Amino acid sequence: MIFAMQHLWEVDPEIARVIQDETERQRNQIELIASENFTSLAVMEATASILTNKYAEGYPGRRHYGGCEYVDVAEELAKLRAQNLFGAEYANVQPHSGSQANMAVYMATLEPGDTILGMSLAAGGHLTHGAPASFSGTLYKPCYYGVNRETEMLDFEEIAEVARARRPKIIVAGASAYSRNIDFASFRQVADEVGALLMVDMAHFGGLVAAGLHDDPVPHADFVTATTHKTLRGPRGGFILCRSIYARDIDHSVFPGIQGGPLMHVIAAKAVALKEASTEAFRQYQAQVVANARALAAALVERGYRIVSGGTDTHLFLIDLRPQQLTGLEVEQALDEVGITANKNNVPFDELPPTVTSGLRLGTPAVTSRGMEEEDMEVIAELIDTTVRHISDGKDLDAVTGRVRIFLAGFPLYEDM
Ligand code: DSN
Repeated sequence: MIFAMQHLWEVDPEIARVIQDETERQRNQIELIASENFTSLAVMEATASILTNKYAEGYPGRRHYGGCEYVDVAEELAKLRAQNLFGAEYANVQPHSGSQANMAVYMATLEPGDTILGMSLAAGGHLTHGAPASFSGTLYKPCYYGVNRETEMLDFEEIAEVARARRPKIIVAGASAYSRNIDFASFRQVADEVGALLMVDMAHFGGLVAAGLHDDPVPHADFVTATTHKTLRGPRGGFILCRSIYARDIDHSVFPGIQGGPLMHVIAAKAVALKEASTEAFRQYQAQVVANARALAAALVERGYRIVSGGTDTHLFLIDLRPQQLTGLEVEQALDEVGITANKNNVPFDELPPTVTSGLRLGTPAVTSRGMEEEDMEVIAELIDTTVRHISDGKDLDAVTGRVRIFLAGFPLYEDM
């Protein structure tokens, strides 16, 4: 038995209770939030380790503190594993998050007021790709591309048109709510035409790239940023890959530019996750993630739902709830009640605000980590559909909650805990 938390129960039972309750919540809910996953116990052991005590400002071999000989080994391993896994010339594994990774690239390459071109939040982009509410939209001059109204997919004619008109210093490719493979060679072409740098944010689909199941950004991009906790199934954090000519600038930008002491326990856990991600078992897991996303989307289509862009190539997709005359907020809340966790999400050209939305984003990384396969996606689609229909007919959702619990009993989570 590990993680018994005997000291925590003694010192702070309120927080021990929070952790126990959250453990039970994760066990008892069907987790369909596309950006979440269940790490291995090995990753958790590293994250919960004594390395949390160590200050190590600087980089391996050139720290501002003594006693860094062991944490240096952890950081070197994490860097090397990231470089090898993605075939990159250089990796910085210190960013505390994907947002910090993106900020570090901007700080290394842009001056305040420079123009950045990214996917609009409304079309599926991320806050840090120039959204007005984020530092990226206030420090820099943002401009955006979206998706084609007909296909709901990226449209390189539109992207090139905006790029020609706005001459961005950097183009950002990548998204948080886009279900299709992204063609990085075409992005490179646009960037070259207008003399822009290209940054790919693969926070969401990094695990698919590692497994060779998504177009590889590394040969095309000047910078690739990522998170370790989504499809990569590691600890919460970020990293940056770049060409070696940018290594010094990126290092300086992360520390001392935007961060202080690195989280050495998290960096050690990133190393563990990157080791796990280089195995055949991980490649098979990613293939199942994609197969499950396709199966879940198809099973929902059979039940009358409209999937944005007609399907998915990745770990996620969006349901357009307008035909059901329901909002993302209503469906998210009803699903929560029965033990299915997902998030409301704007669909392209949505008229509702992000707090309400016309869509729902569903992802399969977490349910696949629990061992679910295509036939289980049929069950989940049926549970979602019954819940949605009961919103409209006002029927009690208790029976669905019971079925969710029975279904999940077949997929135990963290049994050794
Ligand atoms: N908040 C993350 C997501 O859910 O996609 C992106 O950073």
